[in-house]
Amino acid sequence: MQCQSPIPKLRWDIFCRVIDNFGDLGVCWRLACNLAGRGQTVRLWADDVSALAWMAPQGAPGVEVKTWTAPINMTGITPGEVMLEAFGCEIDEEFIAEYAKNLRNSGQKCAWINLEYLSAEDFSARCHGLPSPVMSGPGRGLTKYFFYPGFTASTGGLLREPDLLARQARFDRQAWLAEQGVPWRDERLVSLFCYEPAGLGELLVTLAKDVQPSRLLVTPGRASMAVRAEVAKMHRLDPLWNQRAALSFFYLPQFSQHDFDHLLWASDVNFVRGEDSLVRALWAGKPLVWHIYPQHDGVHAHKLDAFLDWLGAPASLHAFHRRWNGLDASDPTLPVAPFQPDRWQDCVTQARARLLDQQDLITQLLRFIAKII
Ligand code: TRH
Repeated sequence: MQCQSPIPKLRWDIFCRVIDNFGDLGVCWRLACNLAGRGQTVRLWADDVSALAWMAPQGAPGVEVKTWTAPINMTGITPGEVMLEAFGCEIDEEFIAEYAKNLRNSGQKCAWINLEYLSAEDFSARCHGLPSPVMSGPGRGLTKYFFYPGFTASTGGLLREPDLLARQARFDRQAWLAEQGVPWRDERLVSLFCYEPAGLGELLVTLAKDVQPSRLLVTPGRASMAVRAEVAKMHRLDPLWNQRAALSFFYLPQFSQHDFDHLLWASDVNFVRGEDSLVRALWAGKPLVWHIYPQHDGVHAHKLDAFLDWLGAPASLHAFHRRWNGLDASDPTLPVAPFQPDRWQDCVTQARARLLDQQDLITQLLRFIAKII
C-alpha cells in the first residue's frame, strides 16, 4: 500500500483578479469553499468582490473575503502557509516579501501555487506540477508550482464537492422549478448561459420548428440581451417564425452558485460558457453545448476541439459547436448544424463516469501541498 503524507491544516491566501465576466471569481470562490470544507482556513483576495453578493450571498464558514486593493493593504496581515495566485495574476511584492520573511523565520518550505486555466489540451498534463524557480524580486530563491486543472488523471482534475452526488440524488426538479416560478408543462427545458453565440438565431428557429415544445431558461446579462435582440430581429424578418409557440422563454434572475447547479440539474440540455459552468454542466450530466471564451488570436478553436475530442463528441455535436461558436461562420453555404441532444447524451454520461473515477482537484491540491511543504 502506498504511504501518503498526512494532509496538514493550513492557512491559504488565494489571489484573484477579475478580468471580465464571472468565471475568475466563480472558480476562486468555489476553490476557497472546497478548501474550507476540508478543514483549511482561507483568505480570498479579489480586486472586485461585487459578484459574490449574488453568487454566494451566505458566504462560507472558514472563508474570509478581502478586497484586493492596489497597493495591497497589509495592515494586520500575516501571510498564511500557502499562497495561490489564480490564472497568473501577480501578487504584490509587499505580500511576497512578508511571505518569504515568514518562511525564513519558521523554516517552513515554500507553497506558492499558480492555478492555471482549464484546458483539455496536451500541455495541461505536460506542465501540471512543474516547479518554476523565482529569479528576481522579493521572492527570489523561492519556487512557484504550476497546477493545471484538467480532465485526465495526469492533470490536477476538476473541482467537485464531496457531497455533490448526494445533493444531486436528493434534488427535486418539479419542486425547484415551481419555486422559481417556471410554468413547466413537461416541455423540453434548455438552459442558456452564453456570450453572443453566432448560432443563436439558428437555435431559436430550430426549436420553434421542432415538434417537441421547448422552453429556453435564459440567464441574465449577456445571454438575455443576446436572446432579446435575436427575437426582436426575427419578429422583424418573419413575424410568424414561432407561429405554433413551440418555443417559449423564461428569463431567470441571478442565482447563487448553489442554485445555478439546480438550474443545470433541472434542464434537459445545458448551454454553458467560460470555465466553471462547463465543469458544472459535466457534473449535471445532461447533453451540453459550450460557448468557449473567445480569444483574439483564435487559439480557442484548438481548445474547443481538444475538449470535444476528450468528450468523445459525435460528429453532430462537433458540428453544432463549430456553428454555435462562430468557427465556420465564413461559409454561409454550410447546412444548419443539427440540434440532436438525444444523440449527445451518451458521451456526456460516459465522460462524467470517467471523471468520477478520478480524484477531484482539492484532493489532488492538498496532496500536492503535503508533498512540497
Ligand atoms: O462568466 P464566465 O464567462 O467567466 C469566465 C471569465 O470570462 C474569465 O475571464 C475567463 O477566463 C473564463 O470565463 C474562461 O463563465 P464561467 O467560468 O462559467 O463563470 C460563471 C460563474 O458564474 C460560475 O461560477 C457560475 C456562476 N453563476 C452563478 O453563480 N449564478 C448565475 O445565475 C449564473 C448565470 C452564473
